[in-house]
Amino acid sequence: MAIVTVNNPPVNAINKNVRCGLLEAMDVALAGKAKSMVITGRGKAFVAGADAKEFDAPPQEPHLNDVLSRLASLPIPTICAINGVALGGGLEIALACRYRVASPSASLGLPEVTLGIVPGAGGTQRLPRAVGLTKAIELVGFGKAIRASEALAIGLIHAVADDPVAFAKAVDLTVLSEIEPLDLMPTPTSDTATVQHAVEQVVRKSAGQIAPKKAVDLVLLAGSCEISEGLAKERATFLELRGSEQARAFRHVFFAERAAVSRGSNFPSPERELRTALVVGGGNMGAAIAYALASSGLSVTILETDNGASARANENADRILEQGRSRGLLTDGEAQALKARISHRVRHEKLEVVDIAIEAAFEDMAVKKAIFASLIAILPDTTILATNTSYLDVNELASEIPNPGRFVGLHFFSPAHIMKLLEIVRGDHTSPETLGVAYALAKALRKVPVLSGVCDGFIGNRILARYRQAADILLLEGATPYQIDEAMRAFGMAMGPYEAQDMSGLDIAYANRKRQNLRKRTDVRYVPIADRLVENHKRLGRKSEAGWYDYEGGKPAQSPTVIALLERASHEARVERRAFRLCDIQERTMIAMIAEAASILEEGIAERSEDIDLVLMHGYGFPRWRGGLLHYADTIGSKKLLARMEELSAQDPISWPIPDIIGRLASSNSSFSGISETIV
Ligand code: 3H9
Repeated sequence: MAIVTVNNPPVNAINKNVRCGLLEAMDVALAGKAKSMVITGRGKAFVAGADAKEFDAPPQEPHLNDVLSRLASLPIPTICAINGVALGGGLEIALACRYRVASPSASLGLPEVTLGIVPGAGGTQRLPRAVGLTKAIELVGFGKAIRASEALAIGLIHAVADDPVAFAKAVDLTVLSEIEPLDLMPTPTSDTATVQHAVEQVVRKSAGQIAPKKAVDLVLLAGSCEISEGLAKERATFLELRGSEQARAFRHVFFAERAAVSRGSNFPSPERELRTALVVGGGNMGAAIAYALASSGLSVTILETDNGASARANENADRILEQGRSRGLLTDGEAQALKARISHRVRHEKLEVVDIAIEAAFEDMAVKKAIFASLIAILPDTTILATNTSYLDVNELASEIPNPGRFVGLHFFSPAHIMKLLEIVRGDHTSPETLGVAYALAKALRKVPVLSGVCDGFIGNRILARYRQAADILLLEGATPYQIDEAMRAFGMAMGPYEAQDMSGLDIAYANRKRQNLRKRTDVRYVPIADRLVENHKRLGRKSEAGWYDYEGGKPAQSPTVIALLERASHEARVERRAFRLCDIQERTMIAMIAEAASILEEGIAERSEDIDLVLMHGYGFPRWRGGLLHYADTIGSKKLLARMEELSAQDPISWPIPDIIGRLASSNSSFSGISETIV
């Protein structure tokens, strides 16, 4: 028996060396007259797939599809001993083997569509032969991995074993030789309606993306043609998508996400793990933060002002727990254990010492300062103090705190237990050690951490404010909120700006505009429509059953009241309303956001353009397949961006100031992602 071990740390990604190694291993096994061959991986992973770093260069021989065609037709039985993740090309290796055994903790999948490509080494043709068309469509179309137990249940693997290599060594050779290779098997027949339903689900949930539909079409081929024909078509589609704009965008995000986590190593790692946390304020945000902390194993206390508020905080936390249970994300036992890690206190009750205190109270400077004043009186001066403010000046909040090095902004996004983004706001005095703790916390919470400097709204909400402002100006000039929402959804945003405001409540943004005194400022064009909705019409969004939309039985409908308001505002501003195409709306709002993002980069509030990409994607529903805001800007090109900004600025200089950085990028024909320190 030949035992082949893939050894390419950290995740055994398949690069040219691995492909050559596999070919050589087959030669050695045959030359040594091995009667069977086992393939496994060294370390925690089996094989995480093709090395995505190679995708930016032309494909190099030997190609994985050829290597695996050879493996699939090897004259001796082959066993894949899947010791950990088997993803993409990793699962394709397994599918080219005759027998598959996996460890209980292994996860298996074909996540290629999440990189904007299709499987390129037999996945779309061999998987349906193992599990049938419907399951294959789901697995390939959504790119989700499954656990070993499920893989066993659907027939993707033959066995689960704690030690897959030991198990493989003991498999009876006569049993093995009775198992037919997938290449010689027909795809099992499937119920047409079920298959059709699976296809429709994939298409519906991947709007805007190219790869999922193509991947599904390839799977369908496995039901209707010879494997050789299917493999050839798969290879051609893989090569076509490999260099596509969407694949580049997905890869950019994949590596940006990992780089964001790795950046934590720029700061000292905490001397000990965080175990206890205090969350001040148990509203929706505070309760969700507490739930997220408890989910990652911390003991959490929610502090509230009085018994009534504390009871509501308890209800908020229970509601989130119940949602987790009803969606099958938590078992009853897990929900109970999680609940036991959350306790409640009211002000003036004795508090235990905690490792970190996170304030999640009302967005008001005086309220927050009072909270920190009371916390410093009762907690040791080494406890990390964090504010979840979305806009307020972190330096001012820290100004009366002794030892302000321990003060940091931790800006969670709502719902805090679900949204992946965590803006870590570094104040003037925040110490590297505190940042190390913030990154460690982000890791424990499985969040994507992005470091931000201090400014109004930090990275995300500052860009959001500019987005809304650009959209409001469009309203004044003739667009409707309904057209703008439609345009932004068509662009790929999870929601349009007005439906999103209705969802979160118009009063929050109203209070924020008041704080910024927008009405009196001369440096921004003031559009009164949103303020009037709140002040004159008490339209606060879904919660008052009227906002930018009317709501009948919860269903949104265009509002004649809002249209009348728009027309009046345009009339007062002496603006003749005109029609906008969806693409004009998309262009304007994107250019406004890009301009704001460029200023944020120029001011050093964000350190890298990909940080801004992550913020927009994970906090605001920017489409992943576009690679984030500034990656998208790079696809437009700096020269074109500058030219368009100049046109807009000529018509309305107040609304369209052009950041210097855009001019510098255009004159050196550079991109945001290739930006160098000297350009910034
Ligand atoms: C494919 O297979 C195409 C084929 O069908 C056809 C070919 C012809 N490539 O995520 P982590 C790096 S497409 C290169 O932090 P975890 C990653 O950048 C591929 N590098 O760890 C990081 O590096 P660094 C389909 C990769 O434990 C380090 O490994 N496969 C790749 O949280 C650790 O990664 C996928 O899409 C890769 N494929 O999660 C799987 N994978 O330390 C993608 C990882 O320098 N990978 N790296 O920052 C994953 O889902 C997760 O990385 C995995 C581990 C679950 C494996």
